[in-house]
Amino acid sequence: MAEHESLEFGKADFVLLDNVSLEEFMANLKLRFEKGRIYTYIGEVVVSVNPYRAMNIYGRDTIEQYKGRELYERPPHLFAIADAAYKAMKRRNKDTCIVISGESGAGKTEASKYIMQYIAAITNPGQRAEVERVKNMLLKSNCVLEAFGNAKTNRNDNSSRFGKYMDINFDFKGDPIGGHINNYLLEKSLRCVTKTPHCYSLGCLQLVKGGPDSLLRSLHVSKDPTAYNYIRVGGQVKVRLSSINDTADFKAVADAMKVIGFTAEEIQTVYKILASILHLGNLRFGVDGDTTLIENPKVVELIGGLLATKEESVEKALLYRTVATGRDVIDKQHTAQEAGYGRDALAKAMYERMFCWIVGRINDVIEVKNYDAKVHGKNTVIGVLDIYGFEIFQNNSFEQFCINYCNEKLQQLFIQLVLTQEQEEYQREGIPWKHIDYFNNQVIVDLVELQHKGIFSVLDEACMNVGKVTDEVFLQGLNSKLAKHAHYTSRKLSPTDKSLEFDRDFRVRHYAGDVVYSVVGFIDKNKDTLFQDFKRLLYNSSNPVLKVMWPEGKLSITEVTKRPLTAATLFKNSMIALVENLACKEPYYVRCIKPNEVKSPLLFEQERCRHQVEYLGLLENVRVRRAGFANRQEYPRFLQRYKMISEFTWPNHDLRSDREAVKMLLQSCGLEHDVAYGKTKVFIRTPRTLFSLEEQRAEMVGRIVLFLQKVWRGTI
Ligand code: AD9
Ligand code: MG
Repeated sequence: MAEHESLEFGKADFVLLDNVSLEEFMANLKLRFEKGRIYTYIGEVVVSVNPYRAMNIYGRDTIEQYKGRELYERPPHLFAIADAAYKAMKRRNKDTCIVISGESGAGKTEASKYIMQYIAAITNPGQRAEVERVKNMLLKSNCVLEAFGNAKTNRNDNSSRFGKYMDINFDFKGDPIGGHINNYLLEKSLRCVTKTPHCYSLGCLQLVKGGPDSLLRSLHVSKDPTAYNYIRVGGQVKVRLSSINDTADFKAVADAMKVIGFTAEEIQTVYKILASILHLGNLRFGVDGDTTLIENPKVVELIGGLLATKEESVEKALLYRTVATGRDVIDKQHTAQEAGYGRDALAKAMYERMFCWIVGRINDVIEVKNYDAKVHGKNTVIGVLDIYGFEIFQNNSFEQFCINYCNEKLQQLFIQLVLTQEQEEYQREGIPWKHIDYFNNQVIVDLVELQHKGIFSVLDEACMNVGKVTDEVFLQGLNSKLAKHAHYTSRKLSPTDKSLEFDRDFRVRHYAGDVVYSVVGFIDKNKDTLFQDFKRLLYNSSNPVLKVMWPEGKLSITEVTKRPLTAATLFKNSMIALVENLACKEPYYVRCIKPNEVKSPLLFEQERCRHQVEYLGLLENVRVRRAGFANRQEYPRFLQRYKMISEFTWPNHDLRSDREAVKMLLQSCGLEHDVAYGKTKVFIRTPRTLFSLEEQRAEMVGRIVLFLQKVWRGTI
């Protein structure tokens, strides 16, 4: 307990600051970071600063120190939050969730892995084989998902390009019995068909650089990454960090897939798909008179072989499109440009389908089986959310827009749960309270998702236009509907604004900062169409693993009439469902901060950090917490823990109610000035009071143990 407050390490909980000002907050955050104390609390929220170096604080001994302890007993740590979420679930039979937020590179994915490792380490004391199996699968799934769903960006070398929400199910004993992964919008367009230099596909590159020779030979893939357009950017392959060993990584992923239960055929198919994508990227189209043709037909032959389809079928699907005109069905030839577009769309879609299929296969394996709630009691859940962080690139498109909207939704949830609910609880419990103001980002969430008026609706409307469907039409729609919105502007609306460089730019004032988006590509990405010919091609593959990824390929041209939901609508719906799901669980928060842009363990860039502290609303969080109460406990629980401190309550009290008993207890130890009595809970204002109670308890427990030992030995 020595470290709760010290000159050397600062305050372990921001609630303990002498003055809640931005300066003091920042000074404490910086001091702790520099002293290697990367975690600090705000009540039950963990603020984490990415250390950018290996820390010796995640080992078995540290796990033991946190196991089963109360949050305030040990220095702040992710393990304490994981333990709190686990205990709450076990003790109160409640579903809980851990929401990890922060911008790209702030340390969310690492945090989610440590949390899972902790949960795996503290459960299954009985070493039941089935539970061990489940735990192993859950841990191994991370490795596979990262290999296919992460990529290097200029903000993070291992950036999650998909959102992940993982439920871990527990049985009545508190042991993991299964899980489920929800994945959200994989940023596929930047992943494998990148023209922008900030991103490349880990999955494809790992194969080229780490795959064994015999495998590469069978896939006709060269070991030279510069041979492939999709992983070559501007003539060069982006060099990976030297610490990453491709061969070892490749093997680790292959092993993890085996452990999870992917069959040899399935794993081979994954490699074949990756290889086909690489080959597709090298296809060139040309024209001869009126005919569009493929300039390097040898590549088509390779692709046909890998996808177990006829070479002619691949060629036809790439060069022609089947269209139904009235009752006739005709083959319409693509221009070379259209064919190029179709090729890239096919590569992206194959990657995305494969990724979703992988998630589906993992889910098949980890889903809870043979659990009868009638026999075993309710199975409860801890959800862990690790999603792509708020990001701003040089060029921001539809994907960044979705990612940043997702972060708005999560901030809204934080406001709802931490800032609003906290204040509501005081009201409910009848505790006097002065309201604290904070910026409510609901207005930005509405700007994006509101029916008819929001940016997504305008986008969908533009996509539905018959005839002229262009990104410009979309921008015109935005400008006419949102001209007066305080968080929206565009080049047309603010022609003198220097940040809006191009006519196709619009800007959203997000809670975390201004982002300029280019409308170029919004329409295409939102429609997300893939020619039906490709779907049929892959459905007709004689490789059964590939075939199941393309079920809608069985529809004939005349059957395909229904307009599919747009990418924006699907994403919006998935976000709304996610937030609803999280809102009905007891939430725990990890707020990650990125200390600098250069991945340095030494640099604490004041301005950057201050900006994050501001937009994450951390200061308001401290204020609400401080004006309020650091801790609250229901009366019976409070007594159960501290009743030995006072003669009025030990071993049992004879007062009218537990509330009265708690009052007597706190009076008798002189802590009354720092608490308030609600209807069902006692509220403790400062952590100091809690520490004092804990110390007194520890002393009494020590004495009682000594006393019992003496009784036992017969010396009393
Ligand atoms: V993104 O939104 O997916 O682009 P994250 O997930 O927030 O982002 P990530 O967890 O991937 O960031 O962390 C980025 C890098 O910081 C990691 O690859 C590590 O090199 C480094 N990092 C993060 N957390 C820790 C830590 N607790 N200890 C050591 C860390 N290094
Ligand atoms: Mg991540």
